[in-house]
Amino acid sequence: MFPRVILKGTMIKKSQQKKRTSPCNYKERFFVLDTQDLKYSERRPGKKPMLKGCIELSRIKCVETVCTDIPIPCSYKYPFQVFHDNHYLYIFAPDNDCRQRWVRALKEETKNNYLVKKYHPNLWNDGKWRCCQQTEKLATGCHMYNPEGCASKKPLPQLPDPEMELHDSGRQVVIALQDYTPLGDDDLPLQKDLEYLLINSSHSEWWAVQDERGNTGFVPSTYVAEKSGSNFERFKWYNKHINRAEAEDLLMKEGKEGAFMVRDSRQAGVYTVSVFTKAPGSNGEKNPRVKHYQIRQTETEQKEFYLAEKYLFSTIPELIHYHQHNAAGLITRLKHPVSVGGCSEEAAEDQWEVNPEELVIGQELGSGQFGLVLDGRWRDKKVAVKMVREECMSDEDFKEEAKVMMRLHHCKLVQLYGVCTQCSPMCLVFEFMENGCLSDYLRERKGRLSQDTMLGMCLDVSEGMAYLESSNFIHRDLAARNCLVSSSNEVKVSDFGMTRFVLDDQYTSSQCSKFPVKWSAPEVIKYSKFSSKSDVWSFGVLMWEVYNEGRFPYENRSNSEVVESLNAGLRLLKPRLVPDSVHVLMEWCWKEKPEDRPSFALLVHELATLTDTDL
Ligand code: 4IP
Ligand code: ZN
Repeated sequence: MFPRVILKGTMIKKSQQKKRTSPCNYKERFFVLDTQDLKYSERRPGKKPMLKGCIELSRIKCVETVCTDIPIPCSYKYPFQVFHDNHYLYIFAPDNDCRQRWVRALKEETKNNYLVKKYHPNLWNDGKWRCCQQTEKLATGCHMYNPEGCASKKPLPQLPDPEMELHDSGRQVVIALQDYTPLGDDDLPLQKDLEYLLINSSHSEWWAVQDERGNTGFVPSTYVAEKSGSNFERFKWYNKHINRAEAEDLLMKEGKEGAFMVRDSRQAGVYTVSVFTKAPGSNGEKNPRVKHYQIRQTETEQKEFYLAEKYLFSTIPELIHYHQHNAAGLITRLKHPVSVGGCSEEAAEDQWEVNPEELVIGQELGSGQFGLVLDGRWRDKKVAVKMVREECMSDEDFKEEAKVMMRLHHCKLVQLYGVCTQCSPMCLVFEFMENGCLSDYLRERKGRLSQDTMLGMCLDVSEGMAYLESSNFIHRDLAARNCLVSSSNEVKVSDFGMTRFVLDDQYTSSQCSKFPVKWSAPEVIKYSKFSSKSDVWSFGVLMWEVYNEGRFPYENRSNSEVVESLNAGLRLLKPRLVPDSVHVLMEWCWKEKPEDRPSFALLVHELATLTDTDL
């Protein structure tokens, strides 16, 4: 019996790189799907088609669309994947309809195969999976594979009501604050600093947006910021309340060629760029001075911005970005952004040293691993100050690391503001969290915590941890006692990475009394092998703490008894208050093999999409 042809058409394929030396290339091929194989051939005008590859359908283990934030290097922009044997074939369709047709047909033909349970929604790139950061190409997927539906439908918030759309947002534009890799097919990838059209923001966590190519989808609302006329606050170069004289003063003090800032002009709604230069002026003037340029707008419909006539931009940040690299009519290129905070960009990066004169230390709050913790004030902010006893911390190592830690910013992480090495003892200055540590908070509210609250706590922590995971930063001591609660009852992750600087032996070796064995993954206990996946294990224990309202895990058991029962495959018992759907996640975190545990990115997704009926 002859095979029947199901679909055919031209698409682009990426080489499968079956050998280590295989090239990475994208080639146009004519694809034919029939009831037996997926074939592709080269077609050149005037030549006989040449068969290049043939995959037996029975060897296919997964077919799914690919969601990615990585720019696609070929002209067809709608990728999908065919996983067969031990190879990933990536095919790029010219449009979404075409892609969906192929994915649907291929799924239909392979649905009775031996399929994968989980797959990778994103691309293999630069030696790792973009979705879950695993570095093994054949590592188990990180997302449930659904061989039936065309797209793995995730229970996102209700779809925007079409009636509501326009009233809701008009044509509001948002800017991506960071990259976002979609977790499901309804999501849209975000690229930091790009603009998106806001379609619906009626749900507080997921907003529907549209990218410049017209693709729409959901993104986490915390990843974007609304772009109103003067919302440049996040840029180092913008100074809102500064007049001409103050700007001149600051820039002259800075004294660097190309030091600049953007400020509000006296004329409402208009902005001025002020820039310092030593370049000789037209009349031969040589003295260092500040020049001011008003940012103008064209009279055209698009209302584009410009400084020097020829160079038009649709937004002010784009205009500044351009002139940071090109003088293009200005006296000098805009080299060093200066802000009232006091310093130019390079200096700001190094601003981890807290000036002791700016720090006011108050009441004692308690004591931690490294010594006393006090409240205090620093630059008009309430802060927590940790005084580090010398014998407790290897402070030289820490100073290096503090620079890394200060670059971690996330609303679900307790922010390190800086370090005061000139104080004795050395002080670490952190964001202040009114409601103290999570374990005490839970115990104090025993019997009064709602399901929503408990789930929200787990979600908060998973979000903070997903950020650390994506920054390749390992916490090493995640537990309720190391999370703090803000005045608005938000939970934030604290003390990340800090155990590395503890000098107390009792703490650092898994054999010893203070080592957090009850929160540690088996591979950490056995070989001190820390990873984001060992953090995931600890997160499972943290969820257990939450649903037990702050109880200690394995209350009446010693560390060695705990190790023994883990070795025997036993796990913490199911808390009375935990819904099945959350318990499943907990147990998933406690899989023996790290690679079988979910990533934090996936946990966020799972926790965020638990609906009322699951609880
Ligand atoms: C080839 O590169 C082509 O891309 C092949 O694709 C590809 O085979 C080969 O990958 C790759 O080496 P050159 O054309 O530069 O030789 P096609 O057959 O469509 O031309 P796949 O297996 O992806 O079809 P390896 O890994 O098989 O070498
Ligand atoms: Zn993955």
